[in-house]
Amino acid sequence: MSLTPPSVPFLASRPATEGQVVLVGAPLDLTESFRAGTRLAPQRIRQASDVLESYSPRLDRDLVDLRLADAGDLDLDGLSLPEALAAIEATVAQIRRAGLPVLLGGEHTATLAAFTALKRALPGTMLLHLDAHLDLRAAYQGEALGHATWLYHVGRRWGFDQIVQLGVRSGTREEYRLAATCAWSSPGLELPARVREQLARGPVYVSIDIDVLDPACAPGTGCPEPGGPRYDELEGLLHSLAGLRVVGVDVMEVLPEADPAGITAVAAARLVREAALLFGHEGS
Ligand SMILES: [Mn+2]
Repeated sequence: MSLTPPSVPFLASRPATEGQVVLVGAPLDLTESFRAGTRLAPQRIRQASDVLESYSPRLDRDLVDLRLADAGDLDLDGLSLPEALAAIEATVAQIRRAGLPVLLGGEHTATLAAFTALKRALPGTMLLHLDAHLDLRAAYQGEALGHATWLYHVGRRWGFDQIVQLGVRSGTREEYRLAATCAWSSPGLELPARVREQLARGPVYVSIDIDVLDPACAPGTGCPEPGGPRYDELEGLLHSLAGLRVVGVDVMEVLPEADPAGITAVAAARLVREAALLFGHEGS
């Protein structure tokens, strides 16, 4: 693993690569179409976490009672996209043995690598994808692999029936045809009982594109899409997943330069806090 230790570690964490929860920044920023800059997000999310308390009143749990590690950011500078994805996959494969990996993006393409690491180790793992966009294009702007196509590759590699999508409200007609073959795909955040039972049967990887939120709550992202849940609704969804075996989490696509008030980074940091407190565990 080639990692740069965090200059400012996440709230109540210690710089380390082992813990019940291990944060790692994936400052991947190679294929953004509308505007780039997500590579700066991991450090901005760490800085923003300082605004928050380590205690979650909703959970009555505190990060200081958790072994929370911040591994810093992966060194992806100068790497091609395949090289960067390989580095992310290898790092997540290693980190998951210690505890819950929590990836801080960076562009969403990194999730393909992180999910692949979990899927290889725990083949039953399903993907719960929270995003305004379907990300199911076969190609985008001439490129097969990128932030708008990564989920297509997940589906082709592992099966579209391994994917549950919530909050989605944008895609092409062709993407919506593919979405109909997913285990579930909905603009809302409700999980039907049948889908929840399916998620409860095996490990789950939870991927959050911050643009799933209403842009009023999270303007700082590359492709804001009108509509979508408020922050407390999204956090409620996260809390409703308590009891599932969540083996990986990521929070992607924060774009600091489009986040002048910093509220998008704070929302991301709070999602990280809640996810850590909900799903932190010893390695598997
Ligand atoms: Mn998106």
